[in-house]
Amino acid sequence: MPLADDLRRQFPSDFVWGVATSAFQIEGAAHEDGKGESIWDRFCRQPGAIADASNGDVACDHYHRLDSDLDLIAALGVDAYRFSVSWPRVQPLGHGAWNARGLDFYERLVDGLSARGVRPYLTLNHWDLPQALQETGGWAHRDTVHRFVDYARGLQRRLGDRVAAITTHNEPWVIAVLGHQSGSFAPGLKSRKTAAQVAHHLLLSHGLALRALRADGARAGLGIVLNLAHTEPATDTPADRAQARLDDARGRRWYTDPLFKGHYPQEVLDELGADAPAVEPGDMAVIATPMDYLGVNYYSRAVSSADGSFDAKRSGLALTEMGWEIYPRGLTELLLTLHREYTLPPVYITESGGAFKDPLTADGRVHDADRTEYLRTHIAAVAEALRQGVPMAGYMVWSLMDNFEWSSGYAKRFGIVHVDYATQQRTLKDSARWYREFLAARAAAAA
Ligand code: IFM
Repeated sequence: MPLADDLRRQFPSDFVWGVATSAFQIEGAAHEDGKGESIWDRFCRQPGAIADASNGDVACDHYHRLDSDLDLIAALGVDAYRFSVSWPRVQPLGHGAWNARGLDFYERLVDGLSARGVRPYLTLNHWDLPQALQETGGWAHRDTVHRFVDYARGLQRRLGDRVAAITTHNEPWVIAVLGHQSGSFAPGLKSRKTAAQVAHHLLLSHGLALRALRADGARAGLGIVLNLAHTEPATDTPADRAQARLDDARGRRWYTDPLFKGHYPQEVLDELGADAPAVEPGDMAVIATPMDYLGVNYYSRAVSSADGSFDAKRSGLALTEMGWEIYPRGLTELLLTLHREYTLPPVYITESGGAFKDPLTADGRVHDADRTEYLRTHIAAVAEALRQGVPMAGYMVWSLMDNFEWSSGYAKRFGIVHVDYATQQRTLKDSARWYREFLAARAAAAA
């Protein structure tokens, strides 16, 4: 493994280094200053939905700690901060009236970042759909596509000249499959047919939003963020290899083929049969509207076995607290696969990180050597992809700080900054110190 200095030198000086969060996971203030209810506010109240029965009412209280959190971000020395806007905070019903106090908050966030020399990377939809839109059918209803485009245009009018990037959706697979097929995420529905339609509407709204934002004179880069795994067969048998190809088509190509080639993978359409989404003429061309960048969230590989017998716990690879295998080589492989299959725009790793057991120790520090190693090896995996010609543009750590990890509640900690939820005190973990040093030396080399 190269030393930090060697690693750093493998990236061009304009490579963007950042940290990432999302609104629902950190903001809190769930019922303040005119914010509307989101599907996650509602979902958290379903008994058994969240492992520790928690919710996002307070979370990291970021809404009330904006200035000190911005100082924290700036102190890390990052180039960029990726955050999301809570749609119901700025437009409580998902259509019609805007909430001035909500918009003011994001304006202070964006201006506060710029004042500190950090570029804002804004995500429009990191899952917290206004509950009012769910009542009229949510993402399964084609009308929501148009509500999203209006929301995107409104946000761009207010902030578009001051952000580096606008991402339409974060991880449409999660919204579609976990939200509408397995039901483990909001809104908690369980229908394969609905999930397929939701995925189509998310992609369609992405393409329509790109076209509308450009027609309105977009200045920020426009793109989408996908959660992608590198899929491998458990064994070399033809059955496992066929399973891996199908799983890859379901989880990855269902999104990347329409975005870059304008069609869904035929094998998945065949498998869906009558559950395939309703696609109107012209939809696929809209979805394939060229993007300024692609965001990739990578956490682990996926292993396919035809009989479903693969068990990550017995794979021999170290696991994070989420039970996900630590497999940096998969990140290089994934990026090379994407590069081989498509003509890619600049690619950002928009999330990379791990949940580890990392308590505060008596010395007031968090010695999370495993997370530092995770980051170092994944950054090295990006360097290797870059070396092999993938147009890599940036890398963002998930996450800036410990936060609400959806149905896992607060027990799983992904932050490079520790949050004491009783006091809301933030403490830099050793991984944050490592990242800060890594970035500081890079800045020194460029000077
Ligand atoms: O916390 C999430 C994030 O909201 C989306 N990507 C995966 C992370 C870890 O599970």
